[in-house]
Amino acid sequence: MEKKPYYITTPIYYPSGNWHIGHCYTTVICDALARFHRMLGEEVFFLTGTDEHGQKVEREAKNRGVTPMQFIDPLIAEMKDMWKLLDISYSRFIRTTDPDHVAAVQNIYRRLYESGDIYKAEYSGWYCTPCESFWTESQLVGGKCPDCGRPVVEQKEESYFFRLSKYAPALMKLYREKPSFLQPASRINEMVNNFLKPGLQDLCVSRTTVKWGIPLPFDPDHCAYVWIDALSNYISALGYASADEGLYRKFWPADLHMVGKEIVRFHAIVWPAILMALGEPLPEQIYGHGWLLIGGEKLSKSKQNAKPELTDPYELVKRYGCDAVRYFLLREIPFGSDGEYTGERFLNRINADLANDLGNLVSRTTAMIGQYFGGILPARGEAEGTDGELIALAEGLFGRVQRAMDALNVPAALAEIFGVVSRANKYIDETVPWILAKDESKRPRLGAVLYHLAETIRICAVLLKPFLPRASARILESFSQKTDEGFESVSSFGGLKGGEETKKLPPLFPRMDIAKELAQMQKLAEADRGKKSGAEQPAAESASGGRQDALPEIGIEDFAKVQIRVGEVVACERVKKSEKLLHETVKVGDELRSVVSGIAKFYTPEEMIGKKVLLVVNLKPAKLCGVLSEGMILCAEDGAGNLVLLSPEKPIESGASVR
Ligand code: ME8
Repeated sequence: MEKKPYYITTPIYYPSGNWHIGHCYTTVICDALARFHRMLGEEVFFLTGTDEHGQKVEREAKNRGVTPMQFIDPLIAEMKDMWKLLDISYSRFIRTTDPDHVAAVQNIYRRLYESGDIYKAEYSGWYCTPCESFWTESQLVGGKCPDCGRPVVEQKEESYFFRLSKYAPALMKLYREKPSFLQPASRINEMVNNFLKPGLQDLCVSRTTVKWGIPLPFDPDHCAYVWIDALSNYISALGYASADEGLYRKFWPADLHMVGKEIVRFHAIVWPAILMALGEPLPEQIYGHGWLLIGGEKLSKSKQNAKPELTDPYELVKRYGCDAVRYFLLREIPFGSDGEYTGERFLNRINADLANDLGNLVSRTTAMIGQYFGGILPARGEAEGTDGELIALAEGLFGRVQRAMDALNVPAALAEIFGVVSRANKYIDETVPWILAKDESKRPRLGAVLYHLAETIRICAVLLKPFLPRASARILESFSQKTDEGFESVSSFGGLKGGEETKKLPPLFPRMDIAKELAQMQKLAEADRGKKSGAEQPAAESASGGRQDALPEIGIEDFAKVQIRVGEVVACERVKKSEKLLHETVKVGDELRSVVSGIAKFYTPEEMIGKKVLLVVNLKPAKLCGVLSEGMILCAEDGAGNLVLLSPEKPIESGASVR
């Protein structure tokens, strides 16, 4: 019987460039699932890509004086390199700037407009720029974005709306009748209690303030809202609404959209409603996974504290190998929950499971076959003693792994495999082959023991392929086995026939001295942080112990790197728990910036509102006392540390550049 094709997607990533190991989590899980289904003999389409439109990219590019494409192209190249390093076997890498995607999004808007599900009206709401999300007044938490806690700005404009409210009853019914649609189950409660029960409002799906987006076909002054643009990638990638819908007919509906828990809302409410409006089938399942945490907070490079952890995936893969990074991600985080990342956990996990358990088993077994049988695998021989237990465990392994994978429980699947690896190591201790080797009459028994070990290793290696593709191939090659086969050979014990040439494998994963390695990780993490935040280092400190007059001379080209513009303070408040800091919202041209400055001792929030200030706009954003700062207000400081604001000497519009 022909197998049903399997379609799995990751979210499409923002091209931030600040990649960390948390970003790799979703994609590595999807890759393991995609590989697993391919080995089951299914035709798999595995989609990933980048989410490139919107205000953030537009603004970053502008700050750097380049076009959005010039800004993002190198970041996309970096991301593709990262996926290559991690052996990610995607079928397509979609970019939302790809012409076929743009055309599909325009067709989707056109269809929804023509069917009346998109209409025009005046919009007023609260926008969180970093999250690219609109919120209603009642959804704000303490006046801030409920997702990231950052300030939001009020926006009013004529916009197009999607009739999301119309689909609330259908969504309720979906959750009631098909709970498997959204997993883990706790996420259903979140959606129902936080969004559906309070009542869905129609969604604003166009922008006039953002130019870096897909123009609406029926009103090109408006651009598509980035989330509709982004979600559409799951069908545009298959040719939906194009002249050739072959892939769409074959693979849609998706079997699985794997997403981080913070974006479940878009996938489990907005996306099915759009599909319902288009009259298209819904995906089978959305899975909202947890986060990698550092110190209890979502891992993100900018949030690292005084003792940074090494989170750069390039460095981690370069130093420990692709399989080690994949293994940590797939095994350590309880599926569906959050999990803490530290260098120490990473090293302990790799040492314990990969170097000690798996590595040892393979190197001991291949060494003994070399030493006692000249590198030729002995025939199976009679089973006795605990052989039966090992054989039964190995034979039933595929079934147990498959059950875990069907439940998307990747850590449980790996735990099953490593359970058998541990049992095989124990079997070596029980059968003591080096003692058997001393007695010629025990040679048949020695052969049988080594065969049982080799066959158990083979079954584990085949099953490890979706998770650790490289280690799996090396193990199989050392037993002269093909590396490109599916799971046909793992349900019964006896795939190895005896007589196979067996090469001794050097350690697959060298054992590490954790203390030494941690020190090394720390150095790399500090170097990485220095590299990433060079712009934030106070120049005075590094140059001359803080004496401003001793700074080295700079050329005009150095000065030209600093972009200063006139801004107007439109809102201001004290930063909680800080005596020094004020949090201003500064309007620079059309744009609103969140800025934190150390002037609370010299100005009250009321005094600040309405002031024209000079703002360094291309300073790397940073968080001060947990509040995002996207620029620096210029002040003059006297010898006693008193500060006064610098302002334009005559009235001039906000946004004007300072030269
Ligand atoms: O959300 N732990 O993109 P993104 C685990 N463009 N996963 C993490 C993580 C962490 N610390 N940090 C990030 C977007 N991720 C949108 C998606 S889809 C139509 C549009 C995961 O670059 C995050 O949960 O912010 C998400 O699944 C993925 O990285 C991309 O996040």
